[in-house]
Amino acid sequence: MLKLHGFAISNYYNIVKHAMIIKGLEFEEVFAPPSQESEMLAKSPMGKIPFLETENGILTEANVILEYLEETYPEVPLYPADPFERARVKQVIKTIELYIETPAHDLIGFLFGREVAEQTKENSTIMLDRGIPALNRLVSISTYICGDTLTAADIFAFYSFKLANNATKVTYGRDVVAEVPGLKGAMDLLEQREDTQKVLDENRAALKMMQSAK
Ligand SMILES: N[C@@H](CCC(=O)N[C@@H](CS)C(=O)NCC(=O)O)C(=O)O
Repeated sequence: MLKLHGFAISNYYNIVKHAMIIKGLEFEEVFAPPSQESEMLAKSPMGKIPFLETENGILTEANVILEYLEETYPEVPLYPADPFERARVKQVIKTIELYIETPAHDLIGFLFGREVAEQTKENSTIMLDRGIPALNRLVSISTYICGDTLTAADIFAFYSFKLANNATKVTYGRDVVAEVPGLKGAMDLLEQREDTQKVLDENRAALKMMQSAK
């Protein structure tokens, strides 16, 4: 059986977990915090979560895992069938990951009670100021992020922007979701789903557990 390693406070973990739930896959969740221990690095080369254990071996990187799942279990599709449209969904995901989630992720030290350096705040602003307009050049959201059906881009955007908005609101009082026309509606639509509520409930429970362990 597929085994998803990591834990539910991670936005990347929740992206993969949510996609697996929507696809109706059977999988086991294995608790694994990020670590630089050799045992972890042997499974996840950067010591990051999530990683997916399959019958053929282990895969890391959320977008790679999503694509593997799509190719292996296409019955409930999360990418368009057309190769160009499929590549566009991947392009949107990559743009969100590199130019929005990553700079916002650098700001989340506050979650762990750490100060964020001024230089980090400046660097993140510079990248977000390029990343958000880049995303707006790529998408024109009416219902879903890419076209008129739910795709992996909706799942990726949902967890990435939840984290990004949390980080940018606390750091700069900036609402990055509002900077992408139609995004709030697409996120609200996803949030109403039962499977989303399950992932979010488990996310809140994991956060609570982590905070009470401090
Ligand atoms: N590019 C990776 C990012 C994964 C990632 O950053 N995971 C975080 C948790 S949300 C992590 O493991 N951080 C620990 C670290 O950076 O060492 C992916 O797509 O899976």
